[in-house]
Amino acid sequence: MIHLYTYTTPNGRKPAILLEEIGLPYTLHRVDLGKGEQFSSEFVALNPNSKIPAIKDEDTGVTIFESGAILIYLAEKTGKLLPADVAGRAQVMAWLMFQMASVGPMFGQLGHFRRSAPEPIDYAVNRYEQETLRLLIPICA
Ligand SMILES: N[C@@H](CCC(=O)N[C@@H](CS)C(=O)NCC(=O)O)C(=O)O
Repeated sequence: MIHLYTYTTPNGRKPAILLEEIGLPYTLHRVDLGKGEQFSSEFVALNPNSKIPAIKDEDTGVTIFESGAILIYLAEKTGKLLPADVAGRAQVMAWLMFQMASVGPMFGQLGHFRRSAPEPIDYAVNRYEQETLRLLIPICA
C-alpha cells in the first residue's frame, strides 16, 4: 500500500493524478500547509525539506519526496507511463524535467508576486509574467 502525504496544491496533486491514472491503491494523508503541518517532526522524517508531496511505500519500505521523483518511482514500480526504450524514456524525462525545473517554479513565482507579495514589485511581476508566457509556447505548440 502506498501512503501519500499531500495537500491541495499543484505539486501536491501530481502524485494523486498519477496514482488515479495507473489505478494503484493508496491511502491519503492530509498535510495542512495552512497549519504548518509540513514542519512537524512526523512529516520532516518523510521529507527533510518540509514540503509536500511525499510518499511511503509499505511494500518496499521506501520513502520518497520531490514530486518528480515520486512520479518516476510509481511509473517504474508499475511499468506504466514511462517507456522502457531509451529514446521514449528520454522524451518523458525531458518533459518531466521541463515541468519540474521551469513550469512549476516560474508559474509559482508569478503567482506569489501577483497575489502574495506584501508589496507590489513591478520588476518581479513583469519578469515572471514574461517567463511564464515564454514557457507556454512549447506547451501549446
Ligand atoms: N520541488 C518540490 C516542490 C514542493 C513544493 O513546493 N511544495 C509546496 C506546495 S506546492 C509546499 O509544500 N509548500 C509549503 C512550504 O513552503 O512551507 C516538488 O516538486 O515536490
